[in-house]
Amino acid sequence: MNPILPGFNPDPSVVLVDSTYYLVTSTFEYLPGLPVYRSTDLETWELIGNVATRPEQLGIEDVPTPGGVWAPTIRHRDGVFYVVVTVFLGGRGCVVFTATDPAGPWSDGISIDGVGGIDPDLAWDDDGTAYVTFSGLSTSGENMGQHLGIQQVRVDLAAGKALEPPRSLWSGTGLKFPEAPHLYHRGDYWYLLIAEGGTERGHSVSVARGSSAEGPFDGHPANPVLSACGTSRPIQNTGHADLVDTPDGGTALVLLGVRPLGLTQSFSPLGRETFITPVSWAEGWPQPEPVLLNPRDDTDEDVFDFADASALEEPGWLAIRTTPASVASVADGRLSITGHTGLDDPRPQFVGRRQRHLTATVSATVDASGGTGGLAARYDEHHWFGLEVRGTVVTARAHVAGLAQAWDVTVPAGDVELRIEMTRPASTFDSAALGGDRIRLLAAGTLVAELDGRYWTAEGCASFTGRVIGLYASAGTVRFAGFRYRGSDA
Ligand code: 6LW
Repeated sequence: MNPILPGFNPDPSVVLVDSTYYLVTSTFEYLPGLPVYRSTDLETWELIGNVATRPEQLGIEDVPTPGGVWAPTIRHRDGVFYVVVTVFLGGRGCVVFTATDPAGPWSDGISIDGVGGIDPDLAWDDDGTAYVTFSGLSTSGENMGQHLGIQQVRVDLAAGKALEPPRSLWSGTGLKFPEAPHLYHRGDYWYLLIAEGGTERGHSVSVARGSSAEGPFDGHPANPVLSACGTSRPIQNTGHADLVDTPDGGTALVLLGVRPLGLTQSFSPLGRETFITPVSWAEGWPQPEPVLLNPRDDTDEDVFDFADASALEEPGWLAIRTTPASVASVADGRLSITGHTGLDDPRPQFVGRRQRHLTATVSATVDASGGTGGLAARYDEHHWFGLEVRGTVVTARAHVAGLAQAWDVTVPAGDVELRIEMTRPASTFDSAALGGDRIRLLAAGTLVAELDGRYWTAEGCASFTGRVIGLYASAGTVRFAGFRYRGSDA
């Protein structure tokens, strides 16, 4: 199956412990952060919890978009799971969390001083020396944002300290943005796997090897060993990979990719998702295969009627720069949100879930007698659309990079049914749809607006997230009697 983790799930990292796989992905400004998925066959995955369930673990209240939780690595040693991650553009910097049960609870985390960059990896050599290998980045001064290549420090994990200044390991083949390093000891070699080319269409996987964890590393003669760049493959942007053994004794990469819709210009509504591809070995080098599309053909459904007061504890709910529990509460069969700011605000009162299918319908039953709010889909505070109820008026709203449009309809008083339908265009040559998906916004069964979805895609937004769809209030208290997601890639 591919994608293995559909929807907003970039930068996957995976570890195999006692025949079970655990995989984590990036979450940027969302909480809980760092979802942990479990599988025994690399095909069927279950979300078992999140590493960061307490805001203090990350400190992302004030991170600007697209900062926050970037690119984790999950590893295991002596009965302990480790997740190392950089909280970027503010927050806690490079942090290491530990847990004995990957479903949680995870530790408060220790910041590691002296790791200047992003995408930290954690590895130990045979003597137990711990290494953090990362993508060096200038974070201040006039060279801010400049990539410095793959760097490494020996670290004291308990003290949260680098034991040396960063050493340069490798710069890749010369493509832009050498990043996402992972280091492995396999057989006679230490392998350094990286991403290059940027996380868009140029994204690629390159590999180097050496005889020690500290290098020197020699690149594969035919790097990059994987890229969809310039191809017509249905999965693009493939890169940011982590290597893992498969249940049948083989090897695979989990990696990020997108599913663009369109022709020469194409747009990916769901953002960066997690895929898998087999790896063969030749002369001691890993050779990944191109990533094939093979989506599940069943219909996937989430139905929340909020009869259960613990409905929001389900680990797939997300809130922005704060936790779902501090935005919403569930009682008497209704989820309530009290709002004081709109979705243009970096800290809106919103709880939502990942859109996981290119064809999906999301609906909510809204009681706005005590406030203003509704159902919306967002990439970030600059890119969102939705339906907002105020009294007997429902307003469809579409916001793109500071541009805003609104359409009003009047509905009968009482609970209102809001629905967002997203579908892929019937044909690539559909002239109204050269890229992206089709979006329809409905209130009480009436079509209020139709949108060209390309403006809410990985390519259309400056953020690194994906579509998250959910419930919000912008004034007063709004109550929701149900939230339903139904999606299919058949
Ligand atoms: C991540 C970098 C990347 O840190 O995008 O795909 C950045 N690669 O490795 C944010 O996800």
